[in-house]
Amino acid sequence: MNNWFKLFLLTIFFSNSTNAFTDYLLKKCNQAGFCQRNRYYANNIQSSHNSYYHIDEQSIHINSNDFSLGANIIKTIPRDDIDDITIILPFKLSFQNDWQSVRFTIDESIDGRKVSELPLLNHYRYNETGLWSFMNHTDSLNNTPLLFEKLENIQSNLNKLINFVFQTPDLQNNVIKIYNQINQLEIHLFLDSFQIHIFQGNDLILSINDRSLFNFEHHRSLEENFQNVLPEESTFNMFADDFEYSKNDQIPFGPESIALDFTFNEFNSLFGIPEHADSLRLKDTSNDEPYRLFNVDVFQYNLDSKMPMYGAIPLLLTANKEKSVGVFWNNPSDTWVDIHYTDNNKISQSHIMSESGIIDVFVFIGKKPSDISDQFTQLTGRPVLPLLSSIGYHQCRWNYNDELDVLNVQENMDREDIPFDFIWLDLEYTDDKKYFTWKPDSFKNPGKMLKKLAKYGRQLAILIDPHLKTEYHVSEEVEKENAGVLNANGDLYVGRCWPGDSIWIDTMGKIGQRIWEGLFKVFVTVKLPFYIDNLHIWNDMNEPSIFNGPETTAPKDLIHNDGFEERSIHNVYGLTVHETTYNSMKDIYATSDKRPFILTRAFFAGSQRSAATWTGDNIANWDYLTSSIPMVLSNNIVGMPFIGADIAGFDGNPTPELIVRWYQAGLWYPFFRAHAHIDSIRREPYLLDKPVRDNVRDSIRLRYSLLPTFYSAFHEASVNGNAIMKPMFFQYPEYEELYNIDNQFYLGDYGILVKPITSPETFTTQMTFPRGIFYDLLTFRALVVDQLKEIEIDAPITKIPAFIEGGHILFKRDIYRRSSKLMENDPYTLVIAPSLENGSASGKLYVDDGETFSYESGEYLETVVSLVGYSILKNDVIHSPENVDCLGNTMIEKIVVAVDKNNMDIGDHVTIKVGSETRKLNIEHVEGATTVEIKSPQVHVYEQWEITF
Ligand code: NBV
Repeated sequence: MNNWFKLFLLTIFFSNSTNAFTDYLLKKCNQAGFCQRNRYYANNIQSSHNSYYHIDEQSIHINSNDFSLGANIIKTIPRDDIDDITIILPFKLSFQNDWQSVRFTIDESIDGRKVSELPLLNHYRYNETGLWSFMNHTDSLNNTPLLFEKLENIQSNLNKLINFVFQTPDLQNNVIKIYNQINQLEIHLFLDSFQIHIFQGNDLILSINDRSLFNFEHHRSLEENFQNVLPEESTFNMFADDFEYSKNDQIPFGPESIALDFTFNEFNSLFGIPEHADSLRLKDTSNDEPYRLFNVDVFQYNLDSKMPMYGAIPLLLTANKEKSVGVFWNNPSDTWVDIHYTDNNKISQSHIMSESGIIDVFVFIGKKPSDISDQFTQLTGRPVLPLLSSIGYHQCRWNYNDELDVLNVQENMDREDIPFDFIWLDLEYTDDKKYFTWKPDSFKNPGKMLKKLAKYGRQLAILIDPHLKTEYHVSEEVEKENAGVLNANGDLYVGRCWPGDSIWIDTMGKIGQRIWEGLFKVFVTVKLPFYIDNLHIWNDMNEPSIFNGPETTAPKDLIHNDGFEERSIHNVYGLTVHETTYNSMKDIYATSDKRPFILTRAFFAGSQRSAATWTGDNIANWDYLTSSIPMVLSNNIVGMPFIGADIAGFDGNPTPELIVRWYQAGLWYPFFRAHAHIDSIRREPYLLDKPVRDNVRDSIRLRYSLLPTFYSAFHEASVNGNAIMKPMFFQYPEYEELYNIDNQFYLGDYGILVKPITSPETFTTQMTFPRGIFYDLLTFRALVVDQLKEIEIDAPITKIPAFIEGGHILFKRDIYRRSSKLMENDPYTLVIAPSLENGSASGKLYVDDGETFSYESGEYLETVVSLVGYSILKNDVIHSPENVDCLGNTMIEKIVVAVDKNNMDIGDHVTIKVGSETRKLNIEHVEGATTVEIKSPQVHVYEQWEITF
């Protein structure tokens, strides 16, 4: 065992006492060759004012097939002694097929990269990221027209084409101007210095390479290096890595990093690029480390930190009162991002540096922040519409020890009337950590256990990781089929992980995918005695986590499918694992058409299409609870909303007060799961002493009562990428004050405003409200807010500061059942929160069978209920299924209207009109109450009806 492997294990097993990540396992920027070099270059080039890149005028061409513009960028290395060295970097600029976003790519001509001593490696820079990150995989190839997905569309888009003009290059002024009149975009491409300016109307929105930080480390050999280095460059670690834990990296291609700067004009904040345990608004990194995107296992990660974490979504996002901009850096290699705010915070700048691959950038422009999530998920895919039960409560622990343990948890939860939908089996259910096996004595009859869970509509999720113990039938098959990741010599790579010596499935390639799918097929369909469809999969450790690997992960010179180095694909590997897992399970469940549920720890842009994620190994203390909120928000705005944090902290033992507050916060996470470390004391809700147990039960039940609203929010996300847990500035971009707030949030578009309590012994809180009227979620007491301000809110231990903003209507199911499935036959309660101005409100409901893909063929209900001026409440059905039976109970049992002095004059009865039938119903008024109720209106959510007050 080498020393640092020992150290890794020590970190994992004995870190309770230190409670922090062992920092020195990870590189700092000045220890990472390309990061140090690019920061160094950035400093020097800004003072030297030199420019080594220009566009070759002769090479400019417009491609009429896809209306893209192509040209060669020339990098010139001035030499005194010999001719200047010139490098050709093909550049291409195009529009997305919705005409909204601009894409450009910069590659290196392949001729420059052919090295005969590297027969195992692919000589292209990795340009297939889009195969994984894009929804439409065929868009990924660099030369594929992006303008039109399908040729048939061209005809219908001809009109748009006419509006689209590539002007004759204005070569005198060294600029090419491109107009896109569809959304008033104007792009100026400067030839002599290679800069891109993007205008909307007359406003310069984004300048690219404005600070001349564009750097493209072209290929050269060690011997030729001296003549290929610019005066402003450093040669630090170009051909060797002197970082303690990665000294073996051969860096076969030498330096190949890419970097570019982006200046956002009139934008004072930048967001996005998760995953980091930091504030939602990115911090200025001028005197600090840059944010790093590099998927790694960071047990007990540091807080307020720019250190890399388990997942990476390289989308930067910003907004102001009128506009929003997104920059998607479609590159999965190790990436660092510097952020700089300047000019009294009016301008935000970023400098993005990646270790290898090509520059592939999408610029999205919109009016409001959510336009960026929408455009980004149009490209990378919409978040999966999950199983309804997967948005219920998940009970997890490392570990539930055997079948009896699992069934006991179920029994005890039921005894205590605490609903749950998923129970989880961590690592230890396997036979000696061999995935695709069950521990023989403890799990003798998993099929029977699954059946017993299914009886109450419950699901089981089990852990299957991509590292496979050597010398058992699974790893042997992977080895035999050449489906494993290789080391730099081209042999099967063997590293250390939970099972000891392990190999890694290479799901980057077709063979690996086929083998992985086959393994699931045998495990689920052959090994279990009958058809089940309540088994789901958790892919952990898929960064990948490797105990004896550098920086807790894979050596960068490992080789994947098609000869691409780990270096170039690192951040997307985890996605290939969970996406293949998803495809396997989808195929297996084809018979019942059930939606699979996959949880992944590593993620990349596009992961939202097939998996949920969580914030990894946090600690049971208040700081991690606090930090979970900006972390969850950050993923929510970059198209991956299905995320949560381990409740009430993975590692350690939470105090009862922390448990209560964590459940009160966690019930709002889109992914609502309790989880605990193997060494922690058992803390399933039924084990808690009263009144803690009651408080926790109340929180879980509140989530269940709001499931119809949550599910509608998930549906919304699956259509437009909308955030489910939504930052304040997303809702109200017009208020500058809100851009810094990341401890309170909205639930999607549903008007629930929440500020969880995240510190001990705290029984009041300052909450920021925009102008309007806010009704307490439980008591309905109205709070009128005349202008944006902070208001002190009471928060005794039993209370979550949560309000419904006037103008919204919520759908609830109020009766306690053991699981979401068993709530299907319960009627709805409508909660109406009239607005301050004119007593109007509206709310959307989405319902389907919650289980299958039949919604794809129209089997769903979408409806909008609206209140107009305190007088008419009506249901407008947008879409209804052929057979409403799939919707469960559709009856509205109760309509609750929050009242304040403005609408106190609601009368004693209402008239209900359904079709030609008209009925009268009483309104119940209770003296001094904050609501009035209409009981049993006898109308369905799928009917067109109108109620007149
Ligand atoms: O499989 C064990 C754990 C799991 O419980 C946790 O949620 C993962 O993040 N896993 C990591 C492995 C090691 C944890 C120290």
